[in-house]
Amino acid sequence: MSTQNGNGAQPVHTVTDYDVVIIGAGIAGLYQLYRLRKSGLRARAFEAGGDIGGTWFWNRYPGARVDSQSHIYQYWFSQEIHRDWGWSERFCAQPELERYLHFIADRCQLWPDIQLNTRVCALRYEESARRWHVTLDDGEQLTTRFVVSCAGMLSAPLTDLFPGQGRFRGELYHTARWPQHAVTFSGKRVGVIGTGATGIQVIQTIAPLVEELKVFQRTPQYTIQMNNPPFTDADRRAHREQYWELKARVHSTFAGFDYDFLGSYHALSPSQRREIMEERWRDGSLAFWVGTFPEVLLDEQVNAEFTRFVRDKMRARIERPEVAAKLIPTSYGFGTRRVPLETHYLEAFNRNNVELVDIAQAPIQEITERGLRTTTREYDLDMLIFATGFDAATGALTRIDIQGRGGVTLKEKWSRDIRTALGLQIHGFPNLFTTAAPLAPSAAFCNMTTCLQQQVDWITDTILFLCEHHRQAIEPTAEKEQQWVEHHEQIANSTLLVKTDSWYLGTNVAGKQRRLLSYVGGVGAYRQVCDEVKASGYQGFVIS
Ligand code: NA7
Repeated sequence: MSTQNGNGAQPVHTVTDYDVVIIGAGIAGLYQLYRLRKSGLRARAFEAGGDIGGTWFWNRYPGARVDSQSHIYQYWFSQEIHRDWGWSERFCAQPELERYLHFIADRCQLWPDIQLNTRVCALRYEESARRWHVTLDDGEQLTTRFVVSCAGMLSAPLTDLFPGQGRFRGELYHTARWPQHAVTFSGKRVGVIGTGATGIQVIQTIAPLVEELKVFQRTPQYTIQMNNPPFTDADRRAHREQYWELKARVHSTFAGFDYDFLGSYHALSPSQRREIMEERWRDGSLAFWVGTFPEVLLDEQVNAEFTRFVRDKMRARIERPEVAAKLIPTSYGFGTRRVPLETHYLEAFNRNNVELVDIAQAPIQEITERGLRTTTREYDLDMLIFATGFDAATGALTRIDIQGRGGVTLKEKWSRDIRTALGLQIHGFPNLFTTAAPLAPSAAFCNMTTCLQQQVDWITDTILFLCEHHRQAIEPTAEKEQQWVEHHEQIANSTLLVKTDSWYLGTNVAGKQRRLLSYVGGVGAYRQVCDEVKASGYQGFVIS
């Protein structure tokens, strides 16, 4: 493993003018650097974290684990590299993902072009020179022709939420800023705020370790019980043998997995449907959600049947009916929010040291010196864990001061209307490319590695196209952007997703526009649109 991690020496860089500046060295950033370097371009990735990994560096909280199958959540750019890595279990935990990303950085010798502990603070486009001016948090200034944001979809955590946070005398952590030092739980009274996919992983992991656990839940979640067997050598051999097949397949399914919808619900008899539901449920993956029938996300009646099914499965595992009444959602349909996978999450509430506190009924008023006060009582705590989520898709970019043509900032633009062209570029911001930005599947509704690699490939091909044709800049027209927004809205509004408040729609952030952040026309269909734009010589984009 390379010594150039957060504690190691940083490679000295004297260059201040680049072909491409990459923001972030997570899954997208590493692959983007690999592709650009292989193409002979002068690229450098700036990473705010003390190590590479992005999501898998920051979210090192207890129980952090991927909800995509490990062997699908990976890179596909080299069969040789693929052959030399094997996953230990079906849904691997954060440390293994971190090791995998180090393995990639080592194998591809990416370290010399990654600068850790460095946040990109500002970007300003100089129209006459067709260059971006980049300001880093140490005050250093750079110039570059292209900027690719690989800053992440869920990387701007919501941390300052309650009055009095600074007063708390105990330990306070946000899951996405989890410290690298060991945190102990034994003998402690711990409060967890938030029951999204993250809170669920934390709760099920620490429930047996702590003295007392108070779970502050605002919205209950439908969950699927994870089936996470260890992989055997035979499994790993099979993954290697299936390399080409899997690599092609993930790009053509609805959500970038190896599984896909099985066909129309209406074409089957009730017993056939039930059989599929049971079979997919037993699979213990997100296939029950995005690998059964599309109607689950489109048709109220079908959704109601799935909702009943999941409620029954959940209820069977919760001992106390009054707890079940709070833990099982009633106000929205299954799958209209991100569905977390879990192991023993529901059973955690059967324990005597775990209490579910309904903060929809009695909201949190403030954090106190001793703990937390809701409208009805104060809870004494030694540790408070915020699993309160993120300003998704937009936050990573609006927290950077980005000034495009004419000094317009991205923050201003998106405060009026969150819009992009294919989630890849933004009108008014030439030569700025985005991964995991709004209105692409990579803004949530996708196995992230699939969608990020596809976007990085498109961006790289586009940059190379410009270079080969001796052109300086590319930017979508206002009309192209509008066309994409309309297409996105049309699809979004045909689904049930827009009926339920969640971070998918930005409703977890006060004042954020209510718009489905992710494109849900399907990963395969999206890829086709991107490929068509490329094949057309970038119709709808101004190349100068
Ligand atoms: P999520 O899914 O946004 O969950 C955040 C949780 O925190 C959720 O239960 C929120 O309740 C709760 N929350 C947020 N703000 C507050 C306030 N002010 N008061 C009370 N409760 C609050 O984030 P995660 O990190 O769990 O997961 C994000 C994604 O990462 C996940 O979907 C996967 O794709 C991976 P709410 O539901 O808003 O009522």
